[in-house]
Amino acid sequence: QAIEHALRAALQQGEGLALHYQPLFAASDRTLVGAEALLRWSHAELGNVSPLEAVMVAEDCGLIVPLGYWVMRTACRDAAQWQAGGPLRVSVNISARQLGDPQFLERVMDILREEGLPAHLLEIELTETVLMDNMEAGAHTLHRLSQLGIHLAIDDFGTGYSSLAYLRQLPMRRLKIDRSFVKDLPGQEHSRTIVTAIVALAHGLGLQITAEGVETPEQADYLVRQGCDVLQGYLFARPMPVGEFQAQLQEGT
Ligand code: G
Ligand code: G
Ligand code: MN
Ligand code: NA
Repeated sequence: QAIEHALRAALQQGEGLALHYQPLFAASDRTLVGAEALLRWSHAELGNVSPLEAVMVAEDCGLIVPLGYWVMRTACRDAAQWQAGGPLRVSVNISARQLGDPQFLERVMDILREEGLPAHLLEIELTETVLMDNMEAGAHTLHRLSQLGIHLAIDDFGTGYSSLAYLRQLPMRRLKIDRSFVKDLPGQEHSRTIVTAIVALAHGLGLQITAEGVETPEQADYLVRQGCDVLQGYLFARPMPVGEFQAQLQEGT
C-alpha cells in the first residue's frame, strides 16, 4: 500500500526514478555498441527499491503501463543525445502487461518521433515469460515493431518457460544468454555445453547473441571463441547514471 502510493507519487512528480545504463561491447573489437537501460528507484523512506520489486508492484497496482512509458521515453530521450560519435543502440526491458497494452505500438512510435530517435536504435528486451504470456496478441505487435525497424531481443534466455517455437515464429534479432550460464564458465562442463548449444541454435536461426554477466577475462575469451557477438558485464562496465555514461562517451570521442 505504502509502496503503491509512493510509486504513484514518483511517477506524477518524476521524482526518485532514474535510469542507469550498462554499456554493451562488440565481441570482435570491444567497441561500444550500445547500452541497456535499467530502472532505479530511490525513495526517502523506502530506500532503494529494486527494479524487480518496483516492476512487480507496478504490475499489481496497474502502474506498469505509465512506468513503462516513463522508462521508454527517458531511454529514447537519453539515447538521442548519444549519437554524435556514431550510432549507439539503447536496450529497454519491458514486462508482460506492457506488451499486452493495445496502445503499445502507437505509443512507442510516438515516443521515437517526439524524442528524435531512429527506430533501429531502439532494442526491446523481452523475457521468455513475457513472450509466452502474450503469444497471441503479442505476436502481431512484435511483427509490427520489427517491420518498423525496432530490434527485438529475448532476455535471460534459458531461464524461463521456453518453447523454441517462438524463436522461429517471432521476428527476434537477438538472444541474450542469461548470466547464470556464464557464471561458471569456462571451468564447468555443463555450462560450456549449454552455451555452445545456445550459440549454435541462435546463429542457426540468424540471431545475434549477447552474453550477460561477464565478470572475468576467461569468461570473455571463452564467449568470444564460441562466437558471441556482444558482451555485457561487470568486467567491462557496471550500470551507471546517465551523466557518467555520457561523460565516458565524450572522453571516448
Ligand atoms: O539492474 P538490475 O540487475 O538490478 O535489474 C534487475 C532486474 O530488473 C533485471 O532482470 C532487469 O531486467 C529488470 N529491470 C530493470 N529495469 C527494468 C525496466 O525498466 N523494466 C522492466 N520490465 N524490468 C526492468
Ligand atoms: O535481467 P536483465 O538481463 O535485464 O538484468 C540485467 C541485470 O544484470 C542488471 O540489473 C545488472 O545490474 C546485472 N548485471 C549486469 N552485469 C552483471 C555482471 O557482470 N554480474 C552480475 N552478477 N550482474 C550483472
Ligand atoms: Mn535485460
Ligand atoms: Na538478462
